[in-house]
Amino acid sequence: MSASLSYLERSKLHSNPTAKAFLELMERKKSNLSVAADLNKKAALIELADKVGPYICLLKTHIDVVEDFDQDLVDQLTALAKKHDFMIFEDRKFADIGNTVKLQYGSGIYKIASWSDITNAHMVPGEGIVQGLREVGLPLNRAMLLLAEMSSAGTLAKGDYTVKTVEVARKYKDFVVGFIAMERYADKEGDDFIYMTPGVGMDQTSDGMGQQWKHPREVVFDRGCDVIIVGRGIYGGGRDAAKEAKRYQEAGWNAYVERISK
Ligand code: BMP
Repeated sequence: MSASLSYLERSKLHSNPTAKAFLELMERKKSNLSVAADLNKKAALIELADKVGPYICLLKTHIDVVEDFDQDLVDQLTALAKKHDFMIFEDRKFADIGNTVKLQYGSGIYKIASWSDITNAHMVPGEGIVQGLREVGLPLNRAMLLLAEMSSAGTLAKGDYTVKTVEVARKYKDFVVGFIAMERYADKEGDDFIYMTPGVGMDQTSDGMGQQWKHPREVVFDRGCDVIIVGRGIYGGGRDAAKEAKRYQEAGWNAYVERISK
């Protein structure tokens, strides 16, 4: 069972270079924390990435919320990723037909495929969406996640939709390396998916707009997920982002150590 193996042991089970490098990085840095940097000014985003950089394995961006986006932002973020040893995940949530997502991923203003190690997609359109993204991402050694579930109240991504999403992921394992999910699913022979979970917070349980926050231990130990994604719990309400990132890194890592030692 993947959940009881270390990230390092699991890195050997992947053929996708980004998944392999990511699992090695997590182990090296003792971090399963991803910060969701939902800020709409370039300077603030760079400042946050630099502050939390020492504690994270992955910076999650919503690049289209940045009002003063330019190529220099991408250059600075990729430089920070090198400096602090983290990867970048553009949380684009593609949701169109294969041909359209190919264009959205590779071109336009953002050219996501040129800088984002990992991106993600909804399965609503069917598996053509994976084929389109894979055509652009695989030659660049990128990886993607499928949204199998969501953290928000009333989500329609559940039951049979989730089951079918996992089936598609198994078919394209060279590129689909994991899920956005709320719990770990039963492994089949040869499976090793990376489970990333948003909706994580230690101080509040809801934002009044459908978001539902769970404690890192519940996510990593009880539910068997691999990466905690934390946004406002780290930078919201005037919090000291570096201090909070350290706190979440420790909580996430301790829950992982407890899980693999069980
Ligand atoms: P916060 O911790 O501030 O609630 O941020 C959560 C982040 O994770 C947001 O960037 C959101 O877009 C993303 N997210 C989520 O909250 N739930 C999901 O199911 C999938 C997401 O990508």
